[in-house]
Amino acid sequence: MITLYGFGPHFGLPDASPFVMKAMLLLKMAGLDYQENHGGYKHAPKGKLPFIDDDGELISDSTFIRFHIEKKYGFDFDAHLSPEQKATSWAFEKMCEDHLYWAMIDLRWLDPDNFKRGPAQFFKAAPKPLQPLLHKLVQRRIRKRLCAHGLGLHSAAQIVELTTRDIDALSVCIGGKPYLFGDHPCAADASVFGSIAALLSPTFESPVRAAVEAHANLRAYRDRMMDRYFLYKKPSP
Ligand SMILES: N[C@@H](CCC(=O)N[C@@H](CS)C(=O)NCC(=O)O)C(=O)O
Repeated sequence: MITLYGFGPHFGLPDASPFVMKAMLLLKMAGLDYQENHGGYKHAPKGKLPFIDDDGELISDSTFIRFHIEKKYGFDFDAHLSPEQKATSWAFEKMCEDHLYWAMIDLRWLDPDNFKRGPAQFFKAAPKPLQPLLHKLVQRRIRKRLCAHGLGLHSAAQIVELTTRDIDALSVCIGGKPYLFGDHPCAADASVFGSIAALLSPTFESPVRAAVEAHANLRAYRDRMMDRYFLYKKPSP
C-alpha cells in the first residue's frame, strides 16, 4: 500500500498544498490505492511535502512521484499527447509550480487577514502567548524565500500583473475543452488543478483569486476535477 504524506484538508481543499493535491490526482489518475498520513512533515526527506512511502521506498517531490508511478507501474499520463503538447504541458506545469505558486504563498502568508484566516490555524497548538512570535518568525522566513525566488521583490500590483498573465494563459490553453489537451487529463492537469483549486480557496481574498474567478472556464475546470476525483459537491447557495 502506498502512503501519501500531506498536510490534510484545509481551506475548503482536499489538501492545503497544491503539490499534495497534484500527487493525490496523479495516484488517482493511475488508479493506485493509497492512504493519507498527515503527520509526516518532520520526517520529510527533503523537508517538504508531499512524499510517498511505496512499500518502504520513499519518494519526495510531486514530479518524482509522477516519474515513480510511470516507471514502477507503467502508467503513461501523457500517452495521448503529441510531442508538441508534451512540451507545452511541461512548460505550463512549471509555470504553475515555479511562478504562480509563489503568488499563492505571498497572498496566504503575507497578507495579514488571509494569514489570520489561514496559516495562523497551523500554530493553534502552540501556547497562546508564543503564537504572535511564531507568526512573525514564520512570516519572516516566507518573505526571505519570496525574495530569494524574485517574486517577493515586486510590488503587490506588479505581482498581480505578472500572475494574471499566467492565469490568462491557462484559461486560453484550456479554452472550451474539459482538460488542458482535450477530453482526457494529462500529468500537467494534476499540477494545474492544484494551483487553480488553491487560488480559488474561499478562505483567501485577493486580486489573484479574483483574476482566476474572472474565467468561467477555470472555475468549471476546478469543479470538473473536484467532481471527478474528489466527489466534490458544491455547497448549495
Ligand atoms: N517541488 C516540490 C515542492 C513541494 C513544496 O514546496 N511543498 C511545500 C508545501 S506547498 C512544503 O512542504 N513547504 C514546507 C516548507 O517549506 O517548510 C514538489 O513538487 O513536491
